[in-house]
Amino acid sequence: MTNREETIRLLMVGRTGNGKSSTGNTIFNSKVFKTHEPNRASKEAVEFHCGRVGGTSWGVTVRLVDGTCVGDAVSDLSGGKEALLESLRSIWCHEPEFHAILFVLKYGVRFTKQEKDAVQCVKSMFGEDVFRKWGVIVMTYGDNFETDNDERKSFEDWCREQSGDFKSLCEECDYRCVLFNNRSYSDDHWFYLRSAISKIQSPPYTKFNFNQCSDSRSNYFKNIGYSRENSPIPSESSPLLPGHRSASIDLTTSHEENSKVTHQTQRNCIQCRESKWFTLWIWAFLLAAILCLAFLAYMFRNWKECKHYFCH
Ligand SMILES: Nc1nc2c(ncn2[C@@H]2O[C@H](COP(=O)(O)OP(=O)(O)OP(=O)(O)O)[C@@H](O)[C@H]2O)c(=O)[nH]1
Ligand SMILES: [Mg+2]
Repeated sequence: MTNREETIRLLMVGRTGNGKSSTGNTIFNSKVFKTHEPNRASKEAVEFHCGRVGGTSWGVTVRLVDGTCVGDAVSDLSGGKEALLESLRSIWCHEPEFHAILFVLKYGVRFTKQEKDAVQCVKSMFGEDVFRKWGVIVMTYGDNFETDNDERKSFEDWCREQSGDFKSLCEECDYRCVLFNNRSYSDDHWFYLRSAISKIQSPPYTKFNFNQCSDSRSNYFKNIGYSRENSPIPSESSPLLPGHRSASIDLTTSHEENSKVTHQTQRNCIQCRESKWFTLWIWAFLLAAILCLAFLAYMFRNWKECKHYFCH
């Protein structure tokens, strides 16, 4: 699937504290995302990092979005439903598509109702087939797995021996499961992750796929007790973000509710735009400087020729 020039775009989701940011740091082999004490929720919005991974021979550029809130119980989020919707918008501010969606779980924690709810949340937000087509399970706390694993069985074998809801999830992902020990940075993690991603046959997950499941998002909020009346669902086509096409996502089907975009998302989108404009300006400046130099060189040569002509 990949060659030397390729860029891999990844989105991480999962319950807070499961180790998303730590996984990002392991992938990039450096501390690029802020991590938190276990059981302490992060206050960061969606974060993004881009870098080259895997050395020169088989390296690729990885663009990784660390999504918060997607997977957490909406009732646990300080901003409630708005916080979740804001995260979804921020995700699309960073990237136009994703080759894989990494669902981050924690080894050693039983697959309880909360984990099942997280799976349901991700499916409702991104579509029923999101795991089947783009899902990769990343299981953190691999250090604990190594301690428990007296029989030295492989992580895939361990996954295949599991039962119940976790087994169903693994089957949905076609056993694209990777173990991460975020206490030890090593290229092996990326090697296994990349091989899991290369098993994905579907074209990248795009905003088109996302827009297609706006009904499932609305239904999710209705089912968990958020009616449209008591909490209007804002949409990306709000006039507060004029012409910002990369964020033109459809969070619901209704246009009457397109009125509210929180400041955080606005700020994130503006930052994305500002950095793009900054790069554009730098290029424009360099081009202008080169043209000026060429013009001066041309003038200088002509002037020398004129001087030569008049002197004789
Ligand atoms: N022992 C061990 N600890 C880990 C591992 N991965 C993450 N942790 C710890 O788990 C805690 C939470 O990790 P984070 O990466 O901040 O979790 P997160 O999913 O980004 O959390 P939010 O940003 O709140 O959503 C931190 O204290 C990490 O050090 C791992 O593989 N092994
Ligand atoms: Mg985090």
